[in-house]
Amino acid sequence: MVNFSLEGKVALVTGAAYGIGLAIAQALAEAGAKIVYNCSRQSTLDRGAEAYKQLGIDAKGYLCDVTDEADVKKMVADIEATVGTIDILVNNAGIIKRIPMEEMEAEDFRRVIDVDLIGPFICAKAVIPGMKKKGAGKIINICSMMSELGRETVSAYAAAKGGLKMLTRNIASEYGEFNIQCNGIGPGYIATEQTAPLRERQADGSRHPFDSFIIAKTPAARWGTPDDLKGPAVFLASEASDFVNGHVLYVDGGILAYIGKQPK
Ligand code: NAP
Ligand code: GCO
Repeated sequence: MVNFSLEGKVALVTGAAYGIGLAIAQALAEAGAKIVYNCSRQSTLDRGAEAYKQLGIDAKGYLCDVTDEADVKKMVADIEATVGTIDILVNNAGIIKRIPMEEMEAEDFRRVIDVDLIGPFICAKAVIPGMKKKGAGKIINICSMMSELGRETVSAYAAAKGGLKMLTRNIASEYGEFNIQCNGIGPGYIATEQTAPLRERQADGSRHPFDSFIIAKTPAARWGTPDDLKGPAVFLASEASDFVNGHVLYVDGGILAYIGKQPK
C-alpha cells in the first residue's frame, strides 16, 4: 500500500501561524507528523498558538526570523534537542511588496529576496545535516505562479520565487544521493491575507478588477484556498513521493495551462 503516513516524523513549517502555512501544518499533523513552526513577530506567534489549540494540534512555536542565520541555527538545534531530528522542512514563510520596479527602493527589493529566497536557503542548510545523519529528508519550498510568470509591481517577488524554483532543483541535485528529496509547491492565487488587497470589494460592491481577472485566468473559475494545498503537501512530505525530486507541483486550478477566458 502507498505510504502517505507521517507518523513519527517531525515537520518544521516556517511562517505557519496562519494562511497557507497553517493549512499545510494542519494537514501534516493529520497525517501523523509532530509540528514545529516559526514566525518573526510575537503577535503572530501568539495568534498561531491559539490557532493550533483550536485545531487540537500540539504544535511548538518559535520566534525566529528566517533571514537571521544565527536565530535559525539556534531554533533548529533546540528542535533537534527537544523534539527530534527534523524530517520535513516546509519553507513557507514569505512576503511580497507590490511596487512598480522603477519606484522600488533597493532595500525593499533586497528584503523580499532575503525572506523569500535567502530564508529558504538558510533553513534548508540548517536542517540538511540532521537529514543526512538520519538517511532521509523532505524539503518543500513554497514557490508561486511568479516562479514561471511575471506581472506588474512584483519584480522582487518574481525574482525571489524564480530563484526558489532553481534552488529547489539544486538542493534536489546536490542531496538526492542522501535520500533527501527537495520539491516545490507552486500555489496559484490563494485567498489569504497576502492576497486580500487583490480581492477587496469596490466601493460599489463590485469585485476588485484583479479578482475578476484571476477568475477569468483560472479554468477552475475560482481563487484557491489554503485547504487546496493540503493533499499536495502530504504527498510531497511522505514516502509516496520518494522518487519525486526537483519538481515544482503547481496547485493553480489550471492557470499555467490556460490562455484565459475571452472577455464577453
Ligand atoms: P501570509 O498570509 O502573508 O503569511 C506569511 C507568513 O510568513 C506569516 O505567518 C508571517 O508571520 C511569516 N513570515 C513573514 N516573514 C517572515 C520571516 N522573515 N521569518 C519568519 N516568518 C515570516 O502568506 P500566505 O498567503 O499564507 O503565503 C505563504 C507562502 O505562500 C508565501 O511564501 C507566499 O509567497 C506563498 N504563496 C502565496 C500565494 C497566495 O496566493 N496567497 C500563492 C503562491 C505562493 P510574521 O509576519 O509574524 O513573520
Ligand atoms: C500577486 C500575488 C501573487 C500570489 C502568488 C501567485 O500580487 O501577484 O500576491 O504573487 O501571491 O504568488 O502564485
